Amino acid sequence: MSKSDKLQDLNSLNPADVTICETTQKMLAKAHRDGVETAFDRAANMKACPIGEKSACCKHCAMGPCRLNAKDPYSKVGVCGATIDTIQSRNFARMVASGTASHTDHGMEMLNLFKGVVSGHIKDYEISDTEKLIQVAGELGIATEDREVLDIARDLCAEMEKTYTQIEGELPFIKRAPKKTQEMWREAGVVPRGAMREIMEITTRTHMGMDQDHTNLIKQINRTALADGWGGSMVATEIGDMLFGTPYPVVGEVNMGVLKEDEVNIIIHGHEPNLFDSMLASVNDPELIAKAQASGAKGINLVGMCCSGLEMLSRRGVPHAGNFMSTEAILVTGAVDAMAVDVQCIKQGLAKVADCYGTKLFTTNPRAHIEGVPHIEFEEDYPRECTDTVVEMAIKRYAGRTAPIDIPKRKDKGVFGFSHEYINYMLGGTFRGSYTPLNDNIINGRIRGVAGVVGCTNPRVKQDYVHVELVKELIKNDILVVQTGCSQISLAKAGLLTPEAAHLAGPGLAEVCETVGMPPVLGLGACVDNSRILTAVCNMVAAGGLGDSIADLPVAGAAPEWMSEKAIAIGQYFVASGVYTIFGVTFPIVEQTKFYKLMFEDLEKQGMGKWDFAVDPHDMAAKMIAHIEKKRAALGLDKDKERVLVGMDDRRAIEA
Ligand code: NFS
Ligand code: SF4
Repeated sequence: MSKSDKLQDLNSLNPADVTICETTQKMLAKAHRDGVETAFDRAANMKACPIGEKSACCKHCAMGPCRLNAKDPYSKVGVCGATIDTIQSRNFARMVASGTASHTDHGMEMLNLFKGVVSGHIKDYEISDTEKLIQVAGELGIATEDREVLDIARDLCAEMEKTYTQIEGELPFIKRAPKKTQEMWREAGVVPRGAMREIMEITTRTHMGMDQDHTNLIKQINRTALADGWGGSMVATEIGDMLFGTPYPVVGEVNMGVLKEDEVNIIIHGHEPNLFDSMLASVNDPELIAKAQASGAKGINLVGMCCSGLEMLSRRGVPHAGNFMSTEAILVTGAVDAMAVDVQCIKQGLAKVADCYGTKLFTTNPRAHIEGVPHIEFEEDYPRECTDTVVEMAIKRYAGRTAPIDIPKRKDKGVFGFSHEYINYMLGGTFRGSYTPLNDNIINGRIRGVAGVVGCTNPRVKQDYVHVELVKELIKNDILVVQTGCSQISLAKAGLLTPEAAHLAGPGLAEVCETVGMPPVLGLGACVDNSRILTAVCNMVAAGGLGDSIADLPVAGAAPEWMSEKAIAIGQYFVASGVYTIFGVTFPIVEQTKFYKLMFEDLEKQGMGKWDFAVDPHDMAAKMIAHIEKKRAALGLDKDKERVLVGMDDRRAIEA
């Protein structure tokens, strides 16, 4: 294609059609003028394969690949005889395996770091929340009284390591779930042993000629997914809190306007908080600041993107420049002097865009190199070697900036860092920290229920639009929304993570928000922090009055713009834990099959949650609300629609 053809091709895509993010729109328009392509353009030019989209093909052996008919799914089988249900369930299982492996690997890295800190050979990090450490140790049955913190921590390391390496037995954090939920899992035979074992087993069971009954494979799908939510992800969150601090609400800035024209701009994009934490130390090093100033810059400006950015935003108030679908667009500003990436959700396309605008792009993790991109390995024993070098390279790039700088001015504010611990405190106060006030407000109907709206952005749908419309609709209907991952940046840019957004909520939720001074949408952190939602729902069950398993609660989950296999693993562990979970964009299952019926109907009959699917945010909201109302009715909460406070007698009755 000639350059002018290419420009014409790029210009045929209207930025306003593919994203509602104003700054991303501006940068896409500039990219088109500059002849630079992004994932938005590639998505427009790459039609999704209709058979693959529905997961109706298999390439698990060389007798295939086999393509079945997504429109008439039982008309054909694979060469080996595999039916549509076998093929779809195996494909789904492999997505769960990969997603679980990602969170598990991340959690294991965090455990290694924690072990290094506890043993004393890693010196650049320290335990910063001993209270949390003691509380988690106690929860896992480790003696804590009259013991040194490091002593407790050593036992805790050994206990948490079981999450990954245990061959037989139950994952340590399974204990955290409500009794009835645990019993349901045991009955279904899905309590995970160790995550490594589950991932190994799911991989072998999906090999050609292995598990060819979707009703049996689903057990391993659930077991593996649960090893993510109650294992890899939960450990990552808990260790993150112990090392870097449990989040409490902090006002933060988001959007591309956080870049500064007269400073050295560095972006950290990825998932592991250790790289980010060390980079924070580097950019605050007086020597490096002096170097930056000597090169003419006013200072060094560090900002985050995607999930580790969310962890640092929640814990330290570090500004956040945007979510997954803005990572290429932001380089078009020309203002990014360096971008360092670690693991997960790093588009290979970044390399080319960075090259066009002279941004220094670096990979840092041995698991995730990109061809042609310089690699500076990050080592926890000497973390500053990597991060200082990145800063030096960024300063060099600043001094030699040639690309014109065009930073969209927009910055939005939000409140971030609602850990489940803080929600406890916020609602109950220091003396009476508990989830009882939340439950009371759900019981009296001021709040109808709680929805988790989480996950990615995806160029197959208009960026941020589905997230924002869905959340607006939910809060308007008095449903409190909790968020993690890229979704929370979509809502922050729309201004919904502020207490002032309470006026967009229905009268009941607005009243609660105004009384407590909280936003109607609570940001809980990165995708691994979906485990905070699991812990929060456990606390809701424990506070009483809303049934005795997670499946009884009037709650629902959604990933309206999902794209990654991690999102599928997360969705599956919510379903297996008892939560109704709805996804947007597309769903990798052919309807009218037995596997579809199993996932979308039958799991619920076993006491779990179920999957659902809708593309339109209003349809999605209607389905979530209907589910929440169904759960309210089952709890007998639909009879009393009057908004009366639960009195002391009622509370005693609930507690009894
Ligand atoms: Ni979650 Fe974080 Fe974002 Fe999706 Fe990717 S960054 S782990 S997978 S795209 S929410
Ligand atoms: Fe085809 Fe069966 Fe081989 Fe899959 S495992 S590629 S369905 S022959």
